[in-house]
Amino acid sequence: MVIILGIFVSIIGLSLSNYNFEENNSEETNSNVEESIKADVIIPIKVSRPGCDLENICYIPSTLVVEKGKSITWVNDDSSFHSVTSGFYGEPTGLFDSGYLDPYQFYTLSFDEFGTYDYFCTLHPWMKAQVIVE
Ligand SMILES: [Cu+2]
Repeated sequence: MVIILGIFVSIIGLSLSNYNFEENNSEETNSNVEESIKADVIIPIKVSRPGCDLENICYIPSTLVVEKGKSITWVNDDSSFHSVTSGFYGEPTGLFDSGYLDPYQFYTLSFDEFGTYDYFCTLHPWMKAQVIVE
């Protein structure tokens, strides 16, 4: 009886250590993913309602200056859909359009020509910002 109990305990011990091992692994994978993605512009939380435009924080930063040829990554940190679309609301220029970005989704674009690129969100007219390529 004692022997059977001993085997039983070691089986539980084994499955516990297996479980911990898997959990550690998945945490490691998550942190690797976070490290590999560098956000240049963040779409912060709660910008799906008006108000962020008053402080110009619908995209952060609302003006980003980059060198020619550099790529920029936007991250949707909000729980709503948003887009990164060139031009102004109702007047898209057709240069770029991320489409609807899901929560925590990324959009990366490289700018190979000098200029000021205004962009907006097709879902929320008050959301606008710009990229300046020098
Ligand atoms: Cu939006």
